[in-house]
Amino acid sequence: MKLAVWDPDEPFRRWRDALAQHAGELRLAIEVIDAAEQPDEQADFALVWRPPGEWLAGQQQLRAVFNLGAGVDAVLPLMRAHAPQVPLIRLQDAGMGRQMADYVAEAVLHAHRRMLDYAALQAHATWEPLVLAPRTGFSVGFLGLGHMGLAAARRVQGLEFPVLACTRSGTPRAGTDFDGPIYGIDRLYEFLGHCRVLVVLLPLTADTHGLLDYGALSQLPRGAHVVNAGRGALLREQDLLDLLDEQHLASATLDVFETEPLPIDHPLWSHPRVRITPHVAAHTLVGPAAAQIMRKIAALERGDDPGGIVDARLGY
Ligand code: NDP
Ligand code: OXD
Repeated sequence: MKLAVWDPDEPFRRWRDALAQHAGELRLAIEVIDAAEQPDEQADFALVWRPPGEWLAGQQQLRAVFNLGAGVDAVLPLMRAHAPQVPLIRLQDAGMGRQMADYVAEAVLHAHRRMLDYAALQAHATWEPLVLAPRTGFSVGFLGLGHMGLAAARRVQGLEFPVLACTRSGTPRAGTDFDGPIYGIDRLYEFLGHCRVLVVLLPLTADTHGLLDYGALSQLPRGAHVVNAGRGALLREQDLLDLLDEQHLASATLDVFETEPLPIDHPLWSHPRVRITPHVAAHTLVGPAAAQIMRKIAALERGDDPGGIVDARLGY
């Protein structure tokens, strides 16, 4: 059984060693191929992060493609064009949830403790204690409550902030221990009206592209904070900037952007109420990801559901 890896972000040998380590009873059956070195080699399974379309098109015997990340927005159009019958399987947490929870918890505490205001005071050597919003009224809303959203929401709940969520279905997934109201996307504006902090952890799909435009973001209460670690194109960046300049929004913590890397002359870089990280909120951990992929391959071999199969119609 041949597993081809295409990952420009990791040395191939890290994947090869981790897959071998977690192969279990498939250990003797697998051969791991560096797709960049041997592009013509035909594989049974592809493990990819942003592969070239022509390579995918040349793969004729794929049984499944594993996306080496949670978001499939980059690979799904390639799958539709070049391998429409092949199942696409995404990572489900695989060690990313804890990282995302750290990222979001920092942003929520930073907002609640008014750290940007203190940074501005410090710039003028001003010693001035500020009044904090009562924690009980400082509601944190999660737009998207999947693997990433739920991990982050659990952490924020643990910090004793009230939480709420908005999802496509409006119903909790099985096993969801989320202690707050869940709105369906048809009630997005009502949901936004309750968020002192909005945490965006949606996948980028045809339905979510540009969802957070001026009309939507202006539903947030005055002084609200926005955290986007989903995908840049979920949110209209100019509309966000306008609402920050109008002081309707108090801050934005952004990990993802419409264009990455964020262009050097982009106004977000220099906005005093914007904090930027370069798409690092949660990165793929080779060990846990390889372990999960080998478990999923073993499930496919047994004829079981591996979990994480992307619904191409929904886009996630
Ligand atoms: P999941 O598929 O587990 O969860 C997706 C969530 O979004 C679900 O709650 C789903 O609703 C909801 N959703 C999907 N479509 C809509 C819609 N049209 N309207 C409202 N809600 C919708 O994904 P993950 O939690 O694993 O990942 C989410 C995204 O986070 C990824 O797609 C990726 O873009 C991003 N990400 C970013 C990282 C970073 O480093 N910045 C790292 C990892 C992921 P429902 O529950 O009803 O299905
Ligand atoms: C992902 C990401 O989707 O890293 O996994 O953004």
